[in-house]
Amino acid sequence: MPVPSSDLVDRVLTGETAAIARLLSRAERGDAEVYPALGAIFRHAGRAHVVGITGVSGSGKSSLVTRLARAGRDGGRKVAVVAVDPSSPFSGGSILGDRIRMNELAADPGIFIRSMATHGSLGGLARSTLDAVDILDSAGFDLVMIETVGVGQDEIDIVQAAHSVVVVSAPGLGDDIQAIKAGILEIADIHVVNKSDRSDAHKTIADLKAMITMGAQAAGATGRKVPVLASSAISGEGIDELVAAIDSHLGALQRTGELAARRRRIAEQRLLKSAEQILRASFDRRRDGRTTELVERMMRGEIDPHTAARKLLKLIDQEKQG
Ligand SMILES: Nc1nc2c(ncn2[C@@H]2O[C@H](COP(=O)(O)OP(=O)(O)O)[C@@H](O)[C@H]2O)c(=O)[nH]1
Ligand SMILES: [Mg+2]
Repeated sequence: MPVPSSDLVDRVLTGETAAIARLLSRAERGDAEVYPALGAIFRHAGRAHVVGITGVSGSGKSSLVTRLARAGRDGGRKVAVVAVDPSSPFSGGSILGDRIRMNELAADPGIFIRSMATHGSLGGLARSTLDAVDILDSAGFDLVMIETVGVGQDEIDIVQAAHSVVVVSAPGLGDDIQAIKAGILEIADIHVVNKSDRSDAHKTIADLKAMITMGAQAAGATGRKVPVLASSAISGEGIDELVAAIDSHLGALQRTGELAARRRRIAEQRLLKSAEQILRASFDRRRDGRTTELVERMMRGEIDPHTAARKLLKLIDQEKQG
């Protein structure tokens, strides 16, 4: 008999690595058995600073996260990383050099690195990633970074559940500011142009600043000015400034009361996502045999898709009550 997930909770709360790893795997699978444990975990979470790091593949997110993790450790913090990126070194998809650098970090018990599988149902990834953040938060990690490759609504939803969002751009990945293409320019609290050691980095910085100015004008230029930083994960240049900008963003959230507003927005998002998942699962289980007659009626032009869908949901709901 495997240990029930509820028995892992106290061990997770004391920061026991093996228990954390185990509960993370179960949260990722999402079996019904794990939910009471996740409920207990949720009540202990809410202390960590959750930072989303996003940007296109190859911009240097994993390399930056490695640097940030080290800087956090040097500052006496416990740091956890949840990587949602198929090409991430954390999930083993990268060149050897990166993996060796990550392994150095992994020997430190004050650092925990976890990669999330990117398969699974729509919305399921967001659910399991945010449950993973709760687990690491409740286990006493001060800083929890979520690395996502900024493509697809699921990953944007994930990174928007962070308190501070860093969007990474880099030169040499095409002519455009990649963040624009990926639709993630607007979600940045901090912009960083990585690979500043490259001679073409200044052009990326200038382009990005121009795009932000144009965007701000279009939006009426309200709100906080989003900083644009330069960094090199290779040389370490600009890392201290990035750490300072991330800390200062949290400070500003706390001072202005916006942190509470963000937490509320995140809670609402998670509520809706969970409701969606429950509905979808129930729908998948119960719709069998209920569609045939409705489809026939649609074919005969007796009923439109919208009305038919409402009828189907009603049937499923009635069956559940009965
Ligand atoms: N020149 C240069 N290369 C970098 C820098 N940061 C990362 N790289 C390289 O860019 C490639 C992609 O880095 P990675 O961190 O895996 O990017 P990710 O896909 O965004 O996570 C790797 O070959 C890195 O060694 C940097 O600051 N300067
Ligand atoms: Mg990566």
